[in-house]
Amino acid sequence: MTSPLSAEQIGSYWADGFLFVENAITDEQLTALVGDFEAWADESRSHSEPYGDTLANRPRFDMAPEHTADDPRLRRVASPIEVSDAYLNVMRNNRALDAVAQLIGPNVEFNNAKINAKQPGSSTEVKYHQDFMFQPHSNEDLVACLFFLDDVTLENGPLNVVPGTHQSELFDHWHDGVYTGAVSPEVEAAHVEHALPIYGPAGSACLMHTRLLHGSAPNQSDKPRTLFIAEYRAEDAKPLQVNHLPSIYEGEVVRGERTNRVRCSSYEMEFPEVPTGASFFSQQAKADAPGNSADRR
Ligand SMILES: O=C(O)CCC(=O)C(=O)O
Repeated sequence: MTSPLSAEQIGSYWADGFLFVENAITDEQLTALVGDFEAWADESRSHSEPYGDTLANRPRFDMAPEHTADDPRLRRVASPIEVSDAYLNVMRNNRALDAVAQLIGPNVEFNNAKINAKQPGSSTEVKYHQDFMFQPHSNEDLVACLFFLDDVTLENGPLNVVPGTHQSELFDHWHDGVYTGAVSPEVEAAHVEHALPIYGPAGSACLMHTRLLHGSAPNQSDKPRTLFIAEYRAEDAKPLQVNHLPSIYEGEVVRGERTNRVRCSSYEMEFPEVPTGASFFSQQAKADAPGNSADRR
């Protein structure tokens, strides 16, 4: 294990709630991840509906509405580490994970993983939300690592983060009795002008605090934008709700050791709804339709 972060970077993470890290994975790892994703995208040509199976009995592979055999639009792979040695290897071994161990370690567990892809011209967007509102734990030491499998630019749908919001309140993700998986339009409007796009070369990663307010824009370019997202937690952060992306690897200690301790912080929130659908993106779109719930995870 290495210690890639300087004291200044550690301070910056805790002040802003995120940190951009270049060369988070090796070139070999990147090539392997991209190769497997391209094979899945190709395989998706022969499917018109979400397919595959996961521990949650929900489809593993999900496509955007405009998907066709000629123009495949695979946009989500749930728990790719269960069906790919390349993804499993990166989940367990990468520079960003060493950084996570510096931030919330030494003892770190794997929480969950997914791929979010936006093909060129995709209208897919992610509404502003805080990850913790989907996955309450006994404390808030959870970090999402978003690995760039493509160069991320201002045009191809970058992640947008609102610095410092990990230290503000937990915003409600329920609205009029509907769990939308997003903050209210008023909260979004109050923060969006402070949002920063996170972009950089393939192989980079953004480390993000579980309370940080973030969203992401449509892909308006002719280049894809694919992210492998692995979430880790301090070993003494115990889940209080069913994992929305359950995996046979959940709870694996990936740095340090098991202590069998629980640490509690103090906060209040309304419990999230456990998702039932395959689709993350189309179900968040339901947030716009009164009376519908949005399984955006
Ligand atoms: O795919 C993206 O750009 C955003 C992902 C995200 O917001 C999340 O996984 O919580």
